Amino acid sequence: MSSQKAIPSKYFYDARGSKLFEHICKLPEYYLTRIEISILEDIAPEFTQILRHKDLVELGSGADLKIRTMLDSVGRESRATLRYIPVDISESAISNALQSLLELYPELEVLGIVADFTCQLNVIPSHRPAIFCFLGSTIGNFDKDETMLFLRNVAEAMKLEDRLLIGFDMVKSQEILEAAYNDSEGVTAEFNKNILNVVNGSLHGNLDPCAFDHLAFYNEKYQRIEMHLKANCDFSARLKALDLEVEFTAGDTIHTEISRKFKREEIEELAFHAGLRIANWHTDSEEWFSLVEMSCHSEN
Ligand code: SAH
Ligand code: AVI
Repeated sequence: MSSQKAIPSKYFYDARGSKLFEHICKLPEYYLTRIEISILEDIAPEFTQILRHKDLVELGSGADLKIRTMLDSVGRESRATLRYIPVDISESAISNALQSLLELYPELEVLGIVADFTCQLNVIPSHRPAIFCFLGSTIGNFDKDETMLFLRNVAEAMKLEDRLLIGFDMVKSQEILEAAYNDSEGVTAEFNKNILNVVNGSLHGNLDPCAFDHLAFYNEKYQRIEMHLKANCDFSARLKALDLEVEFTAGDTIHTEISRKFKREEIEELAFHAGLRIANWHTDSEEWFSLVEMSCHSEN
């Protein structure tokens, strides 16, 4: 049995974690958001007609920055026929996005849903044709089995005419990847440590963020960034709600996140095994990030 301590990455996103992630998206080293938005800007005009009378369902929506690129290009008249459905585990992310979108686009119907996209896709209304979006390479935060399960669940929830748009961060040099997760302002370190505040809050714990250092590195064998929190001294912490005492020796780590990076052939294989067909492939000039449009195989 593995003795590696771990916290699932979905616990990053309380109100503070969601804000810290928004800050990460603006950092110069974190190229993912910048590139994905530029690809979205390029392809948004193609969606102007496609989105009419549809549901635009965004899984793990976070802040409204990216979807605004699509909504801006759609135009007021088409926006009035569209319903935007952001789905996120973070209540604060949903309520902030709702507030800002309703101010910006009073003609738009918005239905915010606080739900876990790994097990609650059934709560998303399904009577209108839909475009599903899963942006930001959040898919990289799943391991291989979780990725396949997620894609199959989404494929099952899709109707024949529906489309799925997924953002994938691609394999690139170790230096660029590691810089993106070790920014010079220390925002990613704060984001990583904040997961302890979330655990303390929900499990009545006393894990001290100051007793840990941020650690993020590229694991080439598994093609993924790994984020850990590394204990900087010996201590024990208590999680009262679980009646659990956890011992740490300096150097022990808590694994908090994987962020997998992809190659084109792997994405093609994933789509095939999930019963999805790749309809369109969009990328930037350096092929650092890909936005892949998928549809269901007709026999699904
Ligand atoms: N799509 C946005 C945000 C990415 S951050 C972007 O590209 O910038 C990942 C988002 O997924 C966060 O808003 C987080 O709250 C949400 N999230 C993480 N795990 C989740 C889960 N299991 N179910 C629903 N939302 C989840
Ligand atoms: C949300 N997710 C795709 C981000 C990522 O790059 O894996 C979360 C993140 N972790 C550290 N920085 C950003």
